Amino acid sequence: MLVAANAEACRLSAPITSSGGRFCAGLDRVNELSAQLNAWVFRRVRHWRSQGKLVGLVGGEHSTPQGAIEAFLEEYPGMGVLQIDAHADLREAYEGFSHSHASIMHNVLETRVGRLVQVGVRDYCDSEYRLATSHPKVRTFFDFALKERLCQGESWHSLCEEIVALLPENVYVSFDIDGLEPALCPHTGTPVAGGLRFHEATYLLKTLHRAGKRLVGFDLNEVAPGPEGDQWDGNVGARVLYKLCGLALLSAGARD
Ligand SMILES: [Mn+2]
Repeated sequence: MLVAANAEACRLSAPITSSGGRFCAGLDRVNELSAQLNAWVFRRVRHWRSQGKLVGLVGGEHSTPQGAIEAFLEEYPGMGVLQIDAHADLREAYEGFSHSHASIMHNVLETRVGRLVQVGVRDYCDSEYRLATSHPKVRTFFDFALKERLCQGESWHSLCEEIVALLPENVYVSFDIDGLEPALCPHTGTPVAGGLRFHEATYLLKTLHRAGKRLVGFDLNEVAPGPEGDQWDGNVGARVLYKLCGLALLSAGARD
């Protein structure tokens, strides 16, 4: 079902993306197929959660976790989302696509999410900036602002404490690999200069745990393989995934 839907959506969306969204025949169908995928992911996550399993979603692009976040919100109403990302992903729609990777957090804000905390954001449009700086549920730690404060002598430790203090007890982590420095994910679809170092990202996750917050679910997305023989993107992605799994286990009651 998914393979056929993907093929159809790719065929229909190619002329739309290549025209920058001006050519929009087939758009409604692509949006319908995207909604079907979200519903499928939602059902799968609910299924595994009902069996007591820890669930992490591995993308794929950043639109893929929409259904997973909605499933966790059913279980943990008011849950917070910690998004590590170079992009705000707050567009209402991108090139007409209502479920694109550029709109995922806009769509998450339409749910009953308790709080959205963004870290590392350094690429956004006017409307995204307005939403990020005015929406009562959103707090965005722009990459340039974090780096400026580090340059002025603040510690990453204190910044991480400030970030996690804004989150409720139950937290879902949406980890877009492009939140890291491009040197750590050179083949991801939309790399942006700047970003978190590996140990900064893992220290942030550790701080979440130390502050007594629970990582209830997570996704890792936008990890893209390099050319044949180049394993670097996958290598870094696997290490991030390992850390996320470890933190989810700790949150579920495993010992340090
Ligand atoms: Mn993203």
